Amino acid sequence: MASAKPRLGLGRVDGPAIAGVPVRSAQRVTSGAFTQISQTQINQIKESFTMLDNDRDGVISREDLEQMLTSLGQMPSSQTLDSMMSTLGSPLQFPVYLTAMSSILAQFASREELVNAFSAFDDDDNGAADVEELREALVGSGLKAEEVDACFKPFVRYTMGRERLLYKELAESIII
Ligand SMILES: [Ca+2]
Repeated sequence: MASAKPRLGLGRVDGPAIAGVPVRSAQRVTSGAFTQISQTQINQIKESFTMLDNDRDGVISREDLEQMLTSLGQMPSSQTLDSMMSTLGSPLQFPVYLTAMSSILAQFASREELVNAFSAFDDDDNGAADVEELREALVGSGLKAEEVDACFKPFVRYTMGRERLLYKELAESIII
């Protein structure tokens, strides 16, 4: 079992649930997934974007990311920030962020579900999951890699040369 890859079981009508947590059934993941989430969730996504957009100019920039990481107790190097911004492709605007967050949120009924599903990718149980494996699982369930990265980026840190997602921080920021 140790070599078995964790699976999210997303987008499957009768797919396996992670750790006994039911996954919403019969939901299709599309780029228009925001139509499947509630107005409350959209408002929360807007709030989290505003929180990340430190200088309130409507775009999450390199400086905003730096502020965010610093507030999480990290000291991002210039190189780390460059790398994050280059993965992101460009400064992040709200529509892209909303689409990405919605696509992920549409698959989970609660913060607990999201945290439980993501924790399957957290080998050492320290609140940081492997980004590469999560990205692969989410892309496998129908999301675009760019959407996943846009959603994750503010919550990614680099450990031993690998990207790790602070998924609890992500969940805290977006779901009641
Ligand atoms: Ca900004």
